[in-house]
Amino acid sequence: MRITEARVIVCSPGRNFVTLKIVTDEGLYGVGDATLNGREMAVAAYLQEHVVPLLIGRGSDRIEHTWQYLFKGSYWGAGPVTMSAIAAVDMALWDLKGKRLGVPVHQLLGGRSRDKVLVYGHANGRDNAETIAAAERYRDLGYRAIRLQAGVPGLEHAYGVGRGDLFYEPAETGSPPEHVWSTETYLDHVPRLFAEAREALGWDVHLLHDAHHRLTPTEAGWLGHRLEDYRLFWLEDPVNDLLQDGFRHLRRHTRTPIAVGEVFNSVFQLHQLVTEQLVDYLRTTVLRTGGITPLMKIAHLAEPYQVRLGSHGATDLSPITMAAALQVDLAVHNFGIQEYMRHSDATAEVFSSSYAFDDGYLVPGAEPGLGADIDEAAAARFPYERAYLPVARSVDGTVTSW
Ligand code: KDG
Ligand code: MG
Repeated sequence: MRITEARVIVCSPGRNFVTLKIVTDEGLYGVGDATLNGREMAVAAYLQEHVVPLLIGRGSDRIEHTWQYLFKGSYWGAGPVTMSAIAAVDMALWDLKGKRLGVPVHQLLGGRSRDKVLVYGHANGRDNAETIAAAERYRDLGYRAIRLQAGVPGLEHAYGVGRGDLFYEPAETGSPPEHVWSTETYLDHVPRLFAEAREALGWDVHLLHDAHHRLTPTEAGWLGHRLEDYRLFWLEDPVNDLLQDGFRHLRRHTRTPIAVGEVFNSVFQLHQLVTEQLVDYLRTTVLRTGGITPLMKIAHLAEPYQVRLGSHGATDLSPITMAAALQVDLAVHNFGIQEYMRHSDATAEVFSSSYAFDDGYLVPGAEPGLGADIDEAAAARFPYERAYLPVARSVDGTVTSW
């Protein structure tokens, strides 16, 4: 099959998404997600200007070769814009190959290692009581693993506390919102949240927490140690992802499992964390790291070190990424858990998907390819709106990690 057309579709059904649709001379098409939250148009332009011209006339079958051509051919290595663009191509080519052969993509990755994919949902609230009440609702829906994020007394905003009940969407149109952050106040508060949560929810549910890159290694070690009593499934992004030495320090100070990697763009940002067994779960996604092709290699690298996948699955990754992630989650042996935030009804008007939630697990449909699609006419009803992630400042005004 030859690629005859590649369309970049930017839409905003509740939030912005960038989608690539690759069409072939046999009439089949494949879809890929290229969304980079808050910087969407950079990837759209990268695809339109620099990648689409290279795709027209190429055979669609040589996925590895095309991946290397786009990655090595760009010379500049891995960055979020480049890798999100390459990921969209890679997803679309796997989608096409599956459709052409009449099988879901996990069959091409070695077949199922499991029948269903354990997911975690997001419970959040303005205070501990609201968060725990939200967690109870998730448990009633069948979730077996729940991330807890709560408002911190004295801080107007806290990471992970959303505007709605089952949805969390941090990006806002207009100028970036600014949030004030105090590490001391947060560190005092989080152990109390988990003490109260275990008291109310018991021990039959996995609990997770995201510190969102904000702590120093010493602060993170202290928090991880304090949380050991509440047996977390993981503590996510306790320190800045890009500082590998921080994890070595952290590992010496806590037995709480560590998850990292939603901002990683390549294996080079994580191989040391894996081979030194400094982390337990990799949050690296199909989308951010350049597609299914490199994520499979990362999974295989991690397997002998007993590091498992726990892919990022926030709502800024479209249902196409979620469908692609599920294909990998089903196939690799060292899968741990998949983040699952429900998309809004507006998003579901534009994107269809065949995966379904059942009793704490996501079960992918059996259709050929990835199992997700975009309705371009519906997408046209939701034009792009510039939006930004929040910016955080310490109490004295210093810009800090959000
Ligand atoms: O766009 C940023 C979000 O994807 C990120 O803040 C979500 O940390 C996140 C998570 O764990 O889902
Ligand atoms: Mg996170």
